Amino acid sequence: MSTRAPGKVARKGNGATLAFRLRDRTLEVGTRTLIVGVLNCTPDSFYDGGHYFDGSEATRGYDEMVDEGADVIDVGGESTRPGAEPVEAQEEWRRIEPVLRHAKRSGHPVPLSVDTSKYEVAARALELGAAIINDVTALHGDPRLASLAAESGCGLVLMHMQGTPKTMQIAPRYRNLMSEIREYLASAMQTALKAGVASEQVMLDPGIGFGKTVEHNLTIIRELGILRDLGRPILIGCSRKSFIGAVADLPPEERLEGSLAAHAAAVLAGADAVRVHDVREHVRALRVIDAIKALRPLRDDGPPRGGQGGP
Ligand code: HH2
Repeated sequence: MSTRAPGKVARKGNGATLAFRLRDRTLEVGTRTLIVGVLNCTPDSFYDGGHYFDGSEATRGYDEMVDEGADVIDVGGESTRPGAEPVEAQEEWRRIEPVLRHAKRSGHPVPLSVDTSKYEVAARALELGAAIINDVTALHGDPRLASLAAESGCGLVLMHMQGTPKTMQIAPRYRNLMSEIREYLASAMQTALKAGVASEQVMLDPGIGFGKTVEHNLTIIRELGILRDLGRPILIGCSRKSFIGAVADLPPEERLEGSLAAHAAAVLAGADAVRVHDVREHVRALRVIDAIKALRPLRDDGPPRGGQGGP
């Protein structure tokens, strides 16, 4: 991850790099896939529910993800799994506060993202140094998040969802899946820009598993490139989600390989960042995918490039 002047776009390897601005720093996105570690301080998240519910377990999880090479750590205090019950802002804050305080004390340069749709939670997280608001409702839950992002200059992730976590998996239906997601994200981005958010602060996410069937999720991974003309970095979160279970007939604890495969496919299709429970494994796998993506076309008559390529 490198830092550069805000807003500039350069070219390297096969694609454009985009600036993603988060408060006082700017990440260059596009040359290396960003790994966003998931840290759910909840009792009921579909995979890590209960792992980091206790404050000391959560801070240990944070340190581990930093050591494993996370580029960003996304902390959440409310599960958004299908059918999940909403949580009050006060309780959500109580769950995530220890990690935010610990991160501030530790002084690690890894930016923290807060996975919330509530103004109060996001505002308190920003006060403690969080650099990104990850809003799975794309400003439909609490539109005040837009002015908060504008005033603070933090990064803002806008995610597509059809319905709400309580209802979204009942009967997801689209006339044209990719153009509906594209329009939804474009319109959410317009709302943010109108509130004063700079486009460099925005990252977009098609919302795997949020009001989608198995086939919808697989199609999104394959067709992700369609979202690239929105001009902003694309984040995707396939980690251990149920479509992998449906394809491979495996429970969440056994979906690591499926997650790596889905994220590799997504990155080759155009994703810039992946949201993952397993940081170490994704860092290792995606460095290989990044190297493949960065290749320039081989010329038969050119001198050999790169290191030893034997087995
Ligand atoms: N997925 C989950 C939560 N937040 N945010 C973004 N931007 N993209 C995603 O795909 C996404 C997200 C759901 O996964 P998880 O946090 O592991 O589970 P739970 O909602 O049960 O806590």
